[in-house]
Amino acid sequence: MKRSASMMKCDREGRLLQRQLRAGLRLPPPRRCFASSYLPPHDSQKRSSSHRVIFSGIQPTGTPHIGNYLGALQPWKKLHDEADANTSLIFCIVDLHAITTQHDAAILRVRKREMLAALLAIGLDPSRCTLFYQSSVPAHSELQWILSCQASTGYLSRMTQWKTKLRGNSTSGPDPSMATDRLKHGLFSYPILQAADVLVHRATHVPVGEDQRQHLEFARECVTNFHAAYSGNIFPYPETLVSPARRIMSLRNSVQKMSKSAESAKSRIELTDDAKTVRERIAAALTDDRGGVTWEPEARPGVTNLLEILAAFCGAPEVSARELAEGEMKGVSMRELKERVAEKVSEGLGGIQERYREVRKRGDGYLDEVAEEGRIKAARSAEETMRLVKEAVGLGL
Ligand code: AQP
Repeated sequence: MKRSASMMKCDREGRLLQRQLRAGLRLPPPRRCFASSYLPPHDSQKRSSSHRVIFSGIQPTGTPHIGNYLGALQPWKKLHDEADANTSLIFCIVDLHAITTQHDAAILRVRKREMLAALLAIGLDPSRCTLFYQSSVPAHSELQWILSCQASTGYLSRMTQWKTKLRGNSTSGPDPSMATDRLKHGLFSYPILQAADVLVHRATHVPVGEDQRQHLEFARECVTNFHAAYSGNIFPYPETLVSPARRIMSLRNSVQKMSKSAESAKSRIELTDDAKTVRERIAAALTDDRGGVTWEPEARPGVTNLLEILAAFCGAPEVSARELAEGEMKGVSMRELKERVAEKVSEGLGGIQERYREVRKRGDGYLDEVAEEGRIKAARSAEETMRLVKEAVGLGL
C-alpha cells in the first residue's frame, strides 16, 4: 500500500514519542498531521491544540497475566501517574472484541467485572481516567459501520492476524474457500471496530503492544479514507505508543506469547496468583537441558523469557535482561534463576493482589457504579465526534 507523506510523518512522530515514553512520558502536544494539505483547522474541532487523548483497550477474555501487565497495564498506569492535567485518559474493556471468538455469556459477564477490578487494582483511579465497557457506548459500533463503508477489504485481508487465522484453518479441506467459510466476519472486520474505538474519542495517542502496530496503521488509513470522502477535519491521526517491555512468552512454549485464553493455565502467571502458584508455575517453566544462565536469545528462548520477566520485575534501578544474564545472574543454576524470578514476581504482584481483594470485597455493586460513571464520561466524549461525523456523512439533519 502506498504510504502518504503525512502518514510517514506520523510514524516519525510515533517513534519520537516512543523514545519519550521510555524516558518518562513527557508527551508533546499532538501534531495534527492530516492526510493532505486540503484541510484547514476546523472550527468545530473544539479541543485546544494541546489537548491529548490517550485511549487503549483490553479484552475481558480472562484474568490479566504478567504479559498483559508488562505490555499494557503497567504503561497505562505510568501514563495515568505522569500525564499532565491536559491529557484525557480513556481505558476500555473491549467486550465486543471478546465475542469474536466462541464464548460463554455467563463467563463473559464474570470476566468483565474481573477485568474492571484488575484495572482498579493496578491503581487506575476512576476520577482521573475513564474506565468503561465498550458495549455500553453504542457509538463505538455505530462509527465502526460508518468507517466500514470506506474500508478496503483488500487491506483487511492482508492484515497479519487475519492471514495467521486463515493459515490456521487451511487444513480444513481441499477447497481453500472452506477456510474462510469457518472464519467469522467479526474476526475479519474487527480492525475497523478497533479503529472506531480509537477514533470515536478522537484519541491522539494509543499505547499498545508491538503486535497491534499494524492495526493502528489501519486506523490511520481509516482517517485518510474518511477525510478523503467527506468534508470536515474531524479526526487526528492517532499515534502509536509501543510499550518498551518485550513480549512475554508462554511458560510452556517459548515461541508463543503468554495468553489469557491459552488452554494450559500453567503457561501463564495471572495477576491474582498467590506466591505458591507463582513458584510452581515458574519452577515448571520449560527452558532447556543446559545448566547455567547465559544470554543466547535465539538458542535459549525459555531462559531468555525468564530473564526478561526478572528484569521487568526488578524495578529501580532499571536493568536489562541481558545485563542480568551477563552480570548478577551469570552462570547461576536454572533452579536459582527460577527461584529468583518467582520471588521478584510475587513481590511485584503483592500490592496489586491486596488491592484486588479490597475491590472485590466492595462487591459487584461498586464495580457496576464505577462502570456506569465511566460509561457516562465515555458517551459524552463520543457524542461530539458522532455529531461531527453524522453531519459530514449526511446522516445528521
Ligand atoms: N504476552 C504478552 N506480552 C506483552 N504484552 C502482551 N499483551 C497481550 N499479551 C502480551 C498486550 O496486552 C494488551 C491487551 O491485550 P488484549 O487482551 O486486548 O488481547 P491479546 O493481545 O490477544 O491478549 P491475550 O492475553 O493473548 O488475550 P487472548 O488470549 O484473549 O487473545 C495488548 O496491548 C497486548 O499487546
